[in-house]
Amino acid sequence: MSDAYRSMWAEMGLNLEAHDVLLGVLGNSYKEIYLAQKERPEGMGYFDFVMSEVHGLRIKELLDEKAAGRKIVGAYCVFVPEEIALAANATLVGLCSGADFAVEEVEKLLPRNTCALIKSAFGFKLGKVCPYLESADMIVGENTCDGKKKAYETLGHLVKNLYVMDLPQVKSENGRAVLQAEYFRFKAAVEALTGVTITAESLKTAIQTVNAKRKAIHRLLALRKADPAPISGLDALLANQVFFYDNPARFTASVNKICDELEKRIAEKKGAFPAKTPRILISGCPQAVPNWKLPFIVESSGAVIVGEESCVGERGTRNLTSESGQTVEEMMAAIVERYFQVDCAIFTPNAERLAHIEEMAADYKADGVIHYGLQFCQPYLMESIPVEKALEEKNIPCLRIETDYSMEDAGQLKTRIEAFVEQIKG
Ligand code: BJ8
Repeated sequence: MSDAYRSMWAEMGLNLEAHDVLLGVLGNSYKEIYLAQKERPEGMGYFDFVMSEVHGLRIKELLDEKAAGRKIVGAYCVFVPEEIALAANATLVGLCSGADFAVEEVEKLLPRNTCALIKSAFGFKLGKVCPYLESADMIVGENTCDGKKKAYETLGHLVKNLYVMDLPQVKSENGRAVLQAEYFRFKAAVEALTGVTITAESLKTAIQTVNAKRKAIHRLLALRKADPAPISGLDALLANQVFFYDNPARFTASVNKICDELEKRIAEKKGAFPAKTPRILISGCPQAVPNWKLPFIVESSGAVIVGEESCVGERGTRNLTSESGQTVEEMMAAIVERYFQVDCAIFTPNAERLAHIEEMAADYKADGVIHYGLQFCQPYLMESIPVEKALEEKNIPCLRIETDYSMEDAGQLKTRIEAFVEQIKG
């Protein structure tokens, strides 16, 4: 990375030594996990570039946007509507939380038995290694699982600009009213931050921009139904991860370009893996960048991942926001409608999620499902048991994994996954 970037990071208050360590680890694992793959689509070169500049060029772009008067909003959850941020002249970036950092410091503030995702969010702040977090003018937390909502009470002492959004836990009329009220409150907060009032025109453009990103991802996901799978699960996951922080228009164009290439691959029966490779659907907790542990193990154990039932995946991008509204109120109602369908395990009951897992397993012709639960994540671990039972009743093999971000259990996971792959081959 150039010296210009080093001074940029220093000015943002990053701990340069710790940041070098993080970039070193990230660069090495990207090389070993991503660049070592065979038969990658050429279009993935774009994502290789994005990853090589993840703390460089993209941060410079965000700082340039700030200098030109835009605000940056950082979010930890797919319930934070990007449409509202964009319409008020703000840029929304996902705050990744996909790697352990400064664990000892984190465990002075949070119980050891907190999920890795929450600990990671704290580690990036305490270790002063995340330029996205440091560039954000507003950081949005949300009352989802107990771990997150209690952790935000503490995070509020570490960051000065935390905004906490309340969320419903039941898909009832009352629940919808809570979400609607919270989205109007968020709209007012973002407008106050940017000094820009959302208009019907700006909201319509924002809805179209975010829908275009989702449509590009839908196109990519649909192409994964082919056998041989034209793209690895690792590469598709990376596209889903970059969805959260790249420039929206550039991201859409790049994913569509990859899709053009994948269509040609499918016509030529060319795949990232040979035809008839066992096909796996991953379901469960989000895999935030740079959490590539599970797909790496699966795809180096003789299987290919063909779908992610996850917030970094289809749960996060599934529905479009209706573009038919003419007034701000109509469009806000469409946004509420769209997000109210997200079937996160914090909802009770949450039957839609099981239906979606079964539907995805059929659509992607998955031979088996791996349920990915982060240790200490009660919502997803609790749901994994009925999910496994329901899938087995339909003769869909299911393997429940409970893990964290460390590599300590990698050998044990590999053994279990290889055995599962053998089982589904049979
Ligand atoms: S909409 S999945 S992004 S809350 S893994 S922190 S649930 S203990 S991340 Fe999520 Fe929004 Fe739901 Fe999606 Fe808690 Fe579980 Fe940790 Fe989790």
